[in-house]
Order: sequence, then structure tokens, then C-alpha cells
Amino acid sequence: MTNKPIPNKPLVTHIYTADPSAHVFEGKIYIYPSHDLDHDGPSNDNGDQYAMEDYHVLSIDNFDSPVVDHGEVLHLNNIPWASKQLWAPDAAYKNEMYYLYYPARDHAGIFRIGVATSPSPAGPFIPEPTYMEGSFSIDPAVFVDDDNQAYIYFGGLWGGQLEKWQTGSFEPDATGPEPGTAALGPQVALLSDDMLSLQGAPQEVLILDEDGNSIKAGDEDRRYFEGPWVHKYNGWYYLSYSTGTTHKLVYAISRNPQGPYTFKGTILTPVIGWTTHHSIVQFEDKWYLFYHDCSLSDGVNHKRSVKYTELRYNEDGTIQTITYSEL
Ligand code: FUB
Repeated sequence: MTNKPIPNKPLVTHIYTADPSAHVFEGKIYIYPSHDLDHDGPSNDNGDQYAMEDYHVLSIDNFDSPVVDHGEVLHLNNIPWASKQLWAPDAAYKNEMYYLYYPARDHAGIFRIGVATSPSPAGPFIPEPTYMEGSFSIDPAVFVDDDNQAYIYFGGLWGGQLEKWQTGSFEPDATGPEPGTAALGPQVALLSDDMLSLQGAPQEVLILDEDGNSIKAGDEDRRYFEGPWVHKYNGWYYLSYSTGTTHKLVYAISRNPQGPYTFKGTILTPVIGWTTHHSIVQFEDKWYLFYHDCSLSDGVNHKRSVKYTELRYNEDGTIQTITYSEL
């Protein structure tokens, strides 16, 4: 138990947290973050600095009540298929069960996505013995639509290996598309009714500009890098994500959860730290952005902290850009 949350301050300071996936379950806000390890190991484009080994779940009854750390809910040692790097997770509810989706490297060093279950949103979560067949790369985000169909979005470049799957199988030496050609989008797949497997092969989500052309790989202010999140507002699906090298959170909209999506704009300008990763959730009559930065560690990229701030829409459904330096 810690103090009540203050907007734009770390939700907790006793551990480093990142990649917050926030959901309202049982009338409370539950946050499923990565748990950053405090270590002095190597740091590189492969992501070795993100050496996480377990997950904690945080919750708040409302924004006036203390943040509760429910403790360790899943550890690497209990996942038979995983070797290291428990990166950004997400959670979902269906069939009176809670599901935790998480990426990790398998024993061949390839990122895959696993699922673990619990009757409680606070865990602990019991992992399935194998990763989800057909899954790859990182950053799963699950969206359950009004008709109860669940979609899983995932994928991240560089350390997240998305560019190595362009042929449909893992090519260890593959690089990303040329700057003048279409950027890679995230992947989407329907989830089976029991939420434990992908229904069919994942498909790439297309992200287009205002003229209907693909966003190009060299357009680093707008192209997809990692950290997808989908939410629904006034009948539109909003796909938001990180641009990686330009450190923005941006979004695109569609009438179809599987896209194509049309790019709309920036949600959050660059934070302190290289990565930027978020979720968007409605609680009562307001919308909130959960994000992370490295302010608590004075800018150490792998020692991050989860924060939140209010997110506002304009009348026409566009999202008001949040300027980090003004928070
Ligand atoms: O936390 C490890 C990785 O950093 C996540 O999977 C990415 O989204 C980035 O935040």
C-alpha cells in the first residue's frame, strides 16, 4: 500500500514499473505494468537492459485512494517455455476469468507471447505450459469488443524482432523495410472464445496517411514502432502506439478493429527516457492516459515509473495533444 496517486508523479516508488496496461475491473482501476529490474548489465538495441523477471499488479479503488501493490503475480521461473525478458503485458476479462498476456524470449531466444489465468484481477496468474501457437514479437494488447469478440494486437521493432517476421517465419538477419517503402504495422489476430489461443494467422494492421497511402518506414514521426493499444470511442476504434526513435505516442482511427487505420496525430510528446509506452482507459466519466518515464531514476532507460494523466477529446473526436514538458 502506498500513497494516493498524484497525476504525473510515479504511481509507486518502491519498485521501478513500466508499460502500464490499465483496465477497469470490478469497479476499480487495475494496472498491469512491467517490473523493471535495477541492474548494471549491458544496454543495447537488442534490449538486454530490459531484463525483467516477474510481474506485479497495481490497483486503485479510485483516484482518491491509495495505490495497492498486489505483489508478484507471475515469475519467469514458473513459465516452462520462457527463458528471459518478461516485457510489456496486458490483461483481459472474459468468461468470468482474467487473462494476463505477456511476451518473453523462448529457449531459442525468439520472442513469443504467453497467457496466464486467474479468477481474480489481482492474480496470482497461472501460466499455460506453452506460448500461444502462431504468436511472435512483443507488446500484446487485448481489446474485447462490445460483441465480446477479443482481438490481440502485438509487435515491436528492433529488440522486439517484428522486422524478422516479414516472410512469415523468423529470419534472424532480416532488417526493416527501406525508408521509402511502407512501414511495418502491428499484427492483429482474433482470440479464441476461451482466450487461450489465436484464431487463425495474425495479419498486419495497415496504417495510412490522410490520402490513403501507407505511412513510410522513413516517416519516423508517424510510423509504428511498438506498444499498440486499441480503445473505442463514439463508435471509432483508436489504435495508439509508440514511434520509437522519435519517442512519441501517436494514434490512428478506423471503423474496423482490424483496420486499415488512418493516422490522426500525437497524444504525448517525448518523455524523459528512450521508450514510451501507454494505455488509455475510461473511469467513470473521464478518460486517462497511463504512461511511463524515467524521471524517478534521473533518466536511466531501464528504470522507469508508471504515471497517469487525464486525456481529453475535442468535439470532433480527435485527441488533445499532451505536452510532456508542461505536465
Ligand atoms: O519494457 C520493455 C519494452 O520497452 C517494451 O516491451 C516496449 O514497449 C518498451 O517499453
